[in-house]
Amino acid sequence: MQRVTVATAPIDGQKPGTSGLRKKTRVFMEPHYLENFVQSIFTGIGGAAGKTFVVGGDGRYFNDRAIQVILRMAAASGAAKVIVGQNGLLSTPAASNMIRKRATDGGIILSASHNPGGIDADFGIKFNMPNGGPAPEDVTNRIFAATGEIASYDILEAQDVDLAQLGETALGEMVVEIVDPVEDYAALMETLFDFDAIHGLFAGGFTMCFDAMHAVTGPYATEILERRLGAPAGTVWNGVPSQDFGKGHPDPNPIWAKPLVDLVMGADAPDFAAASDGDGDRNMILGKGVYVTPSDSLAVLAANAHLAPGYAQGLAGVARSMPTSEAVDRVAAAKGLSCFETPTGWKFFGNLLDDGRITLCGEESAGTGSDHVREKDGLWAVLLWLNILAVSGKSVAELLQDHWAEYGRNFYTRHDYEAVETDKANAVMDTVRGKLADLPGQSFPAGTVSSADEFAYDDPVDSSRSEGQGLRVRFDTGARVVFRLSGTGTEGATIRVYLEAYEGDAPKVAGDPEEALSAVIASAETISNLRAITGRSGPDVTT
Ligand code: VG1
Ligand code: CO
Repeated sequence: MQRVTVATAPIDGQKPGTSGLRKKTRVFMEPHYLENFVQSIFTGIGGAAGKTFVVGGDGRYFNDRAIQVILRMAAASGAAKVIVGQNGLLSTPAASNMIRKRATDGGIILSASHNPGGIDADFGIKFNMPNGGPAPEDVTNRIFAATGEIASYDILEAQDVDLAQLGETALGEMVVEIVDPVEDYAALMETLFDFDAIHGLFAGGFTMCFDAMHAVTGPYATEILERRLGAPAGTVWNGVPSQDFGKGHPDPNPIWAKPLVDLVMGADAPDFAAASDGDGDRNMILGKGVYVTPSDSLAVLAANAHLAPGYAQGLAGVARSMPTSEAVDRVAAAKGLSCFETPTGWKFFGNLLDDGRITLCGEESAGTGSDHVREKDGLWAVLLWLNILAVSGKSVAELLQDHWAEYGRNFYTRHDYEAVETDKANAVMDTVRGKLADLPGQSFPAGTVSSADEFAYDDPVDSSRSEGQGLRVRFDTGARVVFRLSGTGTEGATIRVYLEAYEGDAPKVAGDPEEALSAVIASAETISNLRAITGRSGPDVTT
């Protein structure tokens, strides 16, 4: 097999965002595009020679082709071994687990997460560190710098590796090991949760629907829920991964998983329902007649995690991304746990987890996780909920009501304005930024502004500083508005407006979120002038 060095030139815009590099699939398929980025990953991490990597993805269109290229490039760069999920599949949390369990030098995950898949949709690639977590900013900055200087890449001339055949093969001097993507992950889940108790729940007639959304979690959910936990066949919906996610949008929220939400709100509602996203790291939690916001889910899990064996000894601390509601902060305060506020993106939790400062963490964007891996983990969240339901004997609605009665309720919603012209999106941000200094003391329907700033994060573990992480306005009523531009989109800019109001008065916690937040929504518009600047009359997506 011949190693060839291919001349290339830098390609603009290969800058990793919130979670790796995401572009249109056709962009990734352009000559040298993928190769330039993969070579830049190797450069950014100090070379691939002698190293072992994990490679896998969510199975979307181009996943298998990209893996063949990565394998040939890793071999040409002198990697010792690459461990690949069978048929190129590995959920993001399973990849994180594999990287850690096999003590590798990191991994390359192919996914655009909840974005649609297909030749006319999205693709993505990211590097995870030996701790199993997404590369931190200093590493992604080095990778990006390498994309601007690249002049050539190395690749082996070789036939495709058979990704379906379990076991080891050679590719040049490199070993390729094809592994079952589910086995190690399922074994990890068995160490964390009381499988007997959950089995007993299903045996007692408890009903559940899990929508895998034609994405990567299907095989994991089928093995764990239906085979190991005894849930009836058919509990898992859309469980076979497809390259275009059944032409759907594999984003587990009330918009894209509407059939599931309709089901739980209807007469034939199961006791519990859940969904996960394209790469299996997000989750949506539903009960009979109830949707649990991700921020509330994090808080309920933090309050009850001790009911699961893996967390019986209590939590070291908790963390949430800045725009996530402060519901979990109230649990932390009541339990005397430290609580950290990080920028958006799982990479910022890594140091806190590695340093043993936190056990649970989460984001408002349907991401929840713990120190068992270094990614958010959709199925893990579902299993922790099931464990809590089984041990507490309560329904989802009861758990939520009891939680609000104890801690009060952080009403929460996020408004997304998608594919906005970049200059208009920047104008909205500049408008708010320009007002920050003068806002404190001013009164709005949501209350009087008590503080307003642009969030910057100083990592308490390595002292690195991350600036420009969102504009936040806090009111004396406990309400909050946050403005951020998305770092995962592939078209124009997406403005995210995060809206929150606290209600501590027990009779009012069951109120309607839209009503509870109307004053905050109005205040956000007055402060940002968003609708006038963008010409939009309302958000494209409300979650
Ligand atoms: C979004 C979410 C963020 C999440 C990120 C990756 O980022 O808001 O909370 O960590 O997606 O999730 P942004 O920059 O578009 O707001 V996943 O499941 O897409 O890897
Ligand atoms: Co995801």
